[in-house]
Amino acid sequence: MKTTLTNTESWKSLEKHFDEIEHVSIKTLFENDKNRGQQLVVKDEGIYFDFSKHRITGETLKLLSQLLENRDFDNQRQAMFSGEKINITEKRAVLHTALRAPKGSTILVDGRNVVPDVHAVLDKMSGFANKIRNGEWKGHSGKTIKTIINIGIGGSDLGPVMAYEALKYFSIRSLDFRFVSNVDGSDFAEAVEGLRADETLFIISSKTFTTLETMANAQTARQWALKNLGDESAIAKHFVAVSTNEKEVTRFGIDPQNMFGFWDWVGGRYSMSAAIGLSTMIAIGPENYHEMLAGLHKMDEHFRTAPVEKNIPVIMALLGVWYNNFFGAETQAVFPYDKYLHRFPAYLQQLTMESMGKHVTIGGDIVDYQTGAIYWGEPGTNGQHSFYQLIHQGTKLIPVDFIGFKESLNLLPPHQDYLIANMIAQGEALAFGKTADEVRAEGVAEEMVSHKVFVGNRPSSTFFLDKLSPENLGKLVAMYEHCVFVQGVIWNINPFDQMGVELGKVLAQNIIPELQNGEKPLHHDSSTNALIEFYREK
Ligand code: G6Q
Repeated sequence: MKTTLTNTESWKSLEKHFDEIEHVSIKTLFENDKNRGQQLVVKDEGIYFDFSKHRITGETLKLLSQLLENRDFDNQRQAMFSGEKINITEKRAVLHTALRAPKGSTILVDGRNVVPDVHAVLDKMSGFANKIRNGEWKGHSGKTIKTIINIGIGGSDLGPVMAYEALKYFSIRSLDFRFVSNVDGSDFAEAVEGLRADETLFIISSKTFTTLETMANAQTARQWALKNLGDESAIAKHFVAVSTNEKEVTRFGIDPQNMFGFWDWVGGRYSMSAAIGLSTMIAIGPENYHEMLAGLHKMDEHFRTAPVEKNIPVIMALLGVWYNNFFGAETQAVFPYDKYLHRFPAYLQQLTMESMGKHVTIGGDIVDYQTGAIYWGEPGTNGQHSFYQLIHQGTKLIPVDFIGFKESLNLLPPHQDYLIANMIAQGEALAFGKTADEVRAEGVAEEMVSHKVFVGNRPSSTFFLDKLSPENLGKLVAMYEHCVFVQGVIWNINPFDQMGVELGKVLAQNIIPELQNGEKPLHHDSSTNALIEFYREK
């Protein structure tokens, strides 16, 4: 039996429309409408979003919008913003938007206004961040802190790493920031290489404070600190926690005074604007951090209020569905033309793929359509000299998001002109390509012509902003967060749980004692048994 998405009238209309448009080229679309490049653009919130180089017409957008509206989009969006428990598998509200709601607003969860709680934590974070930044916070032996190490994984790592790297230009250079996530001991060992414990502060970031990797790294950090500082009482000066689990934080030995809380209505991968952003705030300072929050909030408001045809995250999501479900595209590339955004694609991988990697609907039925795309990317222009070849002349359709800024934070003419010329040129080449006649006109020998033809017709969006400020980073993050939400509505899946990461965790817990104690007999499949035995032979 078909699920209710693919047997809707909207879906069937899209299938029919796809048959009409599948072979229409972007070039033809531009020839038919001389103003296309100005018309299929949204300019809002300081973002110039050009979606003209897509294999769509006005009719495509109309049909995709109808599909969305028929999924009860308005009510579902309202339900998220107002704190309804839309994460039904975990029975939780989804309120990362409350984390950047201005002081004085009201958002109720179980009858309680959570906005004052959010601001109380932000104020506590600011006080602490300032003390670290101005040297007022002293370590156990009275020295000022020089290095901050965030220990966390997944949502408690990728956001902080990405934001620190993205906003490094604004960061305090007298402090060194490091991040430990992997349970591989080399990660910790390299992070503390050359450091003095009496000048190091660990932020243990874990929503649950039970995650194996983070707890193992936190315990190792504790031993390292104690070995070098020699005294249990030193822990209070060198360890703080970001968590929702005060009991476990206390049990670990961190003073709850030095704990920064958040709430179960913040999903891990949506938590970089919760206290999980403590390392970011220390790095860039409370003022810049609040600017980032303001950018997130501006995009929240844009998403909440802009009409569908002018709504950036909505259009992004609709385009994603169009390529994913009708053209059969498997991946979505994201290429920031800014070195500082080099961890942005990795951050987006978790945001999109952990959210959209679902094969059952909210009601538990197996879907009969494709859900989440594979997100990937690297900063330009390095990618151009590597994998772009496959996008230009390979056999796969890969929609691309280009992200660029008019101004560089580092004024070194002519670098920015070169960088942005490359970004714009890539979108042009992908869309319009180069025909055999154009290649011949360049005097290319006939046997080489087919090698030099660019078929074109490869879609891309371009996001242009003035510069990579904290506020603009906030807007970009919220833009992708809401794109994920919209796709979740269309596919009728829950973008806010992550059951898929659980099984491996449980199985690892079974295997740990088998590796350590040499238990026999093993009861796994023959491959797993053999791998365990091979490891034990060392
Ligand atoms: C994110 C996931 C996951 C989570 C990590 C860390 O949405 O839930 O990536 O963030 O497993 O969890 P803790 O913060 O609880 O350690």
